[in-house]
Amino acid sequence: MKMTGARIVIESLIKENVEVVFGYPGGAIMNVYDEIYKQDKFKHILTKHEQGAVHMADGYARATGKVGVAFVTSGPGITNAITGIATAYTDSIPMVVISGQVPTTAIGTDAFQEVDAVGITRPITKHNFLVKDVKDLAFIIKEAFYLAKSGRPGPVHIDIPKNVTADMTEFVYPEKIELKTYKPNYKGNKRAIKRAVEAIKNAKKPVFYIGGGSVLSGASNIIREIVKTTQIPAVETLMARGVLRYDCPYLLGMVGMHGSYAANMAMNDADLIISLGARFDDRVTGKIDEFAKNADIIHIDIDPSQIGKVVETKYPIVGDVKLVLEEMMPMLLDGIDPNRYEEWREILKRYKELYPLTYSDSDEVIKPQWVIQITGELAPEDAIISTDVGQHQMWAAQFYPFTYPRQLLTSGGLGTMGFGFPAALGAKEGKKDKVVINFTGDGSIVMNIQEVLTGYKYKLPVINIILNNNYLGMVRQWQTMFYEDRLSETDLSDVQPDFIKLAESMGGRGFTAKTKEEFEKAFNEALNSNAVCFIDVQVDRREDVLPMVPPNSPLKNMLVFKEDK
Ligand SMILES: Cc1ncc(C[n+]2csc(CCOP(=O)(O)OP(=O)(O)O)c2C)c(N)n1
Repeated sequence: MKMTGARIVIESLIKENVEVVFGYPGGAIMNVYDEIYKQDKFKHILTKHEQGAVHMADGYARATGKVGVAFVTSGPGITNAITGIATAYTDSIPMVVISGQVPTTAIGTDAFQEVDAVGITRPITKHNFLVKDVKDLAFIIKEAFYLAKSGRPGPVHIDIPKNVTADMTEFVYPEKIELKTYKPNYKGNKRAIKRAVEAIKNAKKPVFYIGGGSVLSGASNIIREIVKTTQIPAVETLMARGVLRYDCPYLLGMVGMHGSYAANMAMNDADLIISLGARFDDRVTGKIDEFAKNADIIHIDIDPSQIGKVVETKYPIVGDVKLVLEEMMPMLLDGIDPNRYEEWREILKRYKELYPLTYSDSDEVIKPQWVIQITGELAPEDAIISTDVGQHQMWAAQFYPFTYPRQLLTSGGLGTMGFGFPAALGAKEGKKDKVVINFTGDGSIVMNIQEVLTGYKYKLPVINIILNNNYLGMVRQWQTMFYEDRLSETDLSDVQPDFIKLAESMGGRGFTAKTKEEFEKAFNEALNSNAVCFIDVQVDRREDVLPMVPPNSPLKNMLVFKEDK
């Protein structure tokens, strides 16, 4: 059947089983919005800002494992979307962003609301397309979804000029896709896997280094099984929190700048690091020349360009973490002796006992870590947790009892303030039956606060717990530690919004908590309210996130106590 490009966009999305699109209209994408009006197969959520739309699509994708979809218009529409796209890109989140563009005849003329959208998104997308002919549109959409979710996932951007959405052609949606130059390697090389298994069996101090790729590949169950049977200690990156349960006896906690002492010392002292979809980020390795000096590296990753990028890899395995581990499992079981690592486990246990993750609680002032812990106790075990960026993010990663993968939604790679709240709304849309909680800071929350209106309109109740220290806390901490306490532009105490009024003005609810009792009461009330909630918790202003590896220091040079600095 012949149809317009705009109609083809809609029909293609229906073919991809898209359930929801987050977006914001404008001139160049109006033909598509006109078709949205005429259909009822998928839902459109109108956000208040394009950045909000893309973070919502991202949160939806992280929570559900499906592809997130966002629509924006040309010019300022797509530039507003950029931070969201880059956020998804650095964390390998599957997403398709469709933007309108000025007509093909106007491209390059500085037309109204024209920007070189594909030029801007090229470095922050897995792939992007400018559609010049309506005949290519269906194929490009098919390809975009395939690229977004296959191999190492990521955002794909399609820019569609206005005349292309008006032009007509026969609609044929391709059944299958064959791309000559793109063939992700899912199954690891058998010989490489065998060699890696031998290395594990011969190691004395091995450690599993679990990264976000483990979440994306759905490898949590097999990782849990392998860790249990081999009894090899494991550390998780920020992106991998929840792959192992928080109470798994072999889990040493989070690794990296604010990781636990035991986790970082495990990486420092290991003779074999088994990387499962992790990318050796500088926040994890610390000073690279000093990183894991005595360790050989097994690096399992679906993206060959990751391997050997940061550290020399003795055992590279290109493949999907889950499939590679499934292949490894029987070989590992054949003759592995968990007692072999007994001494190693004992050393790490002592580190854990010597320097546990801790803080000094108080009854005078609320400690942010306490808020995270008590929330973990009061919330259902399967609550979805999102965060913004700053100290609260690190405390959430350290102290929340994560029990399953995809439970924590956080901007790990880009560190995007303003991510948490819209991501929580997107997650709620995808997982209506779950309680969704966003830990945020008084700096971060105001960056996309307008989306309370979206939560109100579409009945997406999420609870924002604002750990309010009246500072841009994480920057304040660095200023205190590394700039002799010169607090340049980080004190927010002179102007703070009234979060109760703000929430109420947009259809939400607000609470203030200055004591522990007030917090517990507010949280329970928020749990039972059907609105977007802000709980403004006045916390200790000068609490620092510890332990901390100073930037560009070796992992073993951790500051564990406040006096260490
Ligand atoms: C969009 C953006 N701008 C700036 C930063 C730099 N930054 C990192 S943490 C931080 C402070 C965050 O303050 P707040 O949200 O109040 O959280 P807290 O650290 O106090 O918990 C800033 C400004 C960032 N990560 N993202």
